[in-house]
Parts: sequence; structure tokens; C-alpha cells
Amino acid sequence: HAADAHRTDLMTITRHVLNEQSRHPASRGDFSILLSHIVLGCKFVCSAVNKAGLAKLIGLAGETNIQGEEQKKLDVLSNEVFVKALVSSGRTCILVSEEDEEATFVVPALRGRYCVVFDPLDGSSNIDCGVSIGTIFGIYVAQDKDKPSLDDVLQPGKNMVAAGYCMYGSSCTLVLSTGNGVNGFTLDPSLGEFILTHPDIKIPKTGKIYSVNEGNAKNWDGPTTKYVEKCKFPKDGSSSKSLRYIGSMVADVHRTLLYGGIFLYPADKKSPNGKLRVLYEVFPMSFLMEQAGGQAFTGKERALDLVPSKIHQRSPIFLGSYDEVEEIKALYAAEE
Ligand code: AHM
Ligand code: MG
Repeated sequence: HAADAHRTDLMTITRHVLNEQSRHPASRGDFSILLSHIVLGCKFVCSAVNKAGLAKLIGLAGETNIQGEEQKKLDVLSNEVFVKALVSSGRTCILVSEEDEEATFVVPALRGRYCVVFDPLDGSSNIDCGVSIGTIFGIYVAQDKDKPSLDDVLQPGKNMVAAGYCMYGSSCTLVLSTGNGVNGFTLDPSLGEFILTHPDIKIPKTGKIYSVNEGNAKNWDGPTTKYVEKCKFPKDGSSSKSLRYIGSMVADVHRTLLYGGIFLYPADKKSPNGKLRVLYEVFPMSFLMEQAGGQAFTGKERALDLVPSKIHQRSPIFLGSYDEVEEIKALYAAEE
């Protein structure tokens, strides 16, 4: 189609969010401003990730983050960029980052009503070898922007007003939900704009791919073991599933969202709460999955119902296609 070769009517992420906003008459544009600062952070990190090898940005910064992991320079840089972009937006009052032990309370002069929880650069083990990594974020609204408190972010995931991630992969892709479905945008480097490329993403109801770190299998619980066994040796005549595991949550979840299937980071004997962090990993991804028609389950409850008591709390997570998560839920129910 000739019209497709030179698109002249570009749906940028800003235009998309402004369109959504026009449906809320009371809106004053604060969310659009906040989002444009998040987008700036993503563009910066994308550019830094692409130049990492060249610019010798990667390598150890000689610091250890609060979870005892070695911090890479790119993590430090990404965190700084996001914190500065979010504070300067004038629309935030509390920030929680995977990289910072304490929450950041924004100075009164720059306070706005949004609380942002984020992992500025997730998938640290994949940085040095050029495999996809990403940024994950979730957004809450504070009770009172002039009296921000940790209670504003220690909220169940269902109270988020928006969530998303940006994947730094073969292209730079931003996936966003403001509670009205899920949309995917791809960065056009020649324009420096995210363009709507994946409107209204729906996850397939079932899927042929499972995604889990099977190296932990000896420590798994019964339901996880049974589910994965069934993926490999189905007894009902169905064909076995394919295993795909990148070890970057953003990339593994992105594939799950587009192709269907399930992503698991279960509890195990060594890590009774799993590995992934509730506020800025489990919640945003669970929010997107539900908005796309899938499900997210912790092994005990709907993931978005969980009420966190600490900002860096972890939880087991099973998320993906509706039917696959139903199976996991049934296996846990049978345990009781
Ligand atoms: P990170 O915050 O150190 O990058 O760890 C989070 C990552 C996720 O992206 C990924 O899903 C998981 O850790 C992989 O963990 P594992 O290496 O145990 O399979
Ligand atoms: Mg992380």
C-alpha cells in the first residue's frame, strides 16, 4: 500500500496519551507531563545501552547495591537519569527505585501527586553480553501530595493508575497501560519519537511456550514441578511446550505478551519469596498482563491483590496466558 510506505499521520506516544486524557475532563495534563519525563529516561537509557560497548560505560562501578549485587555503571547511570527526570517533572512526590535502599521524597517545591516505582535497568546479568534488558515502572497517586508517606506506595498493584516497561532490544519498545488496555510503541531513532506499532495488545488465551530458570528445579515446590513436568511430558496427547528463557524479565514478559505462554519465577527452598520484587517488577508486569487479558498469580492469590509491607519485598510470580495461569492456580488449589 502506497500510503503505508510514507506514513504521514504518526500516532506518537504523547499524542496517544493526550487522546486518552481527553476522555477525562478533569485532567490537567499532569500525567502526560510525567510520562514525557519517563519517555526521556527511556530514550537516554536506550542510547546509553546502544553505545555501551563503544563508550566503555559497562564494567563494575565498584559499588554494591542494597540487595548485595554488584552494580554496573549502566545501572547507576540509568537510575540517576530516571530520578532526575522524575523529580524535575514536578509531578512526583515519592520515588522507589530498585537501586536505592530508601524511597526518595521529592522536595516540596517540586512535588506533584504521582508516586513512581521503577527498576531503571533490569536484567543486569545480560548487560555485558548485549542481550535485551529493560526498564520497568508503575505509577500510583498519593493521598495528599503535600504529605507523601510510604503508605502511598505500599499499596496493592490493582491501585496503580499506570504501568509499563521499555525493552532495549533489537529495537526499543515501550509497552504501556493506563488501565484501558495495553499499547506498544517503537522508538523511531530518526525521529526520536515512540510510534504506536502494537495497538491494543491482547495475549493469546493459551500458549506453547514456558519460561523459567530450570536450574532451580531441585528446589521447587510441588505445583511448579508438576506444571513444568506437564509442559515437557503432557499426558493428555497434546504436544509438549517450548522452553524460552532469556533471564531478562522485560524480554521474557514481552515475548509472553506477544506470543502467549507463561513466565514463572516461583518460590523455591532457597528463596521462599522467589526473586522478583513486588513493587517494580511483579506489579507492573501483572498489571499489563491483566490489561492484555491474561492473569498473574503469586501461588497464593491474584498478584495485584497483594499488599506489600516493604518497598523492596519479593514475591513468587506466575503470569501469562489466561489458560496457563488457570492450570497453575488449579495445581496450587489441589495442594491445600
Ligand atoms: P536483576 O534486578 O539483578 O537484573 O534481576 C532481575 C532479573 C529479571 O530480569 C529476571 O527475570 C531474573 O532476574 C532472572 O533471574 P535468574 O538469573 O535467577 O533466572
Ligand atoms: Mg531488577
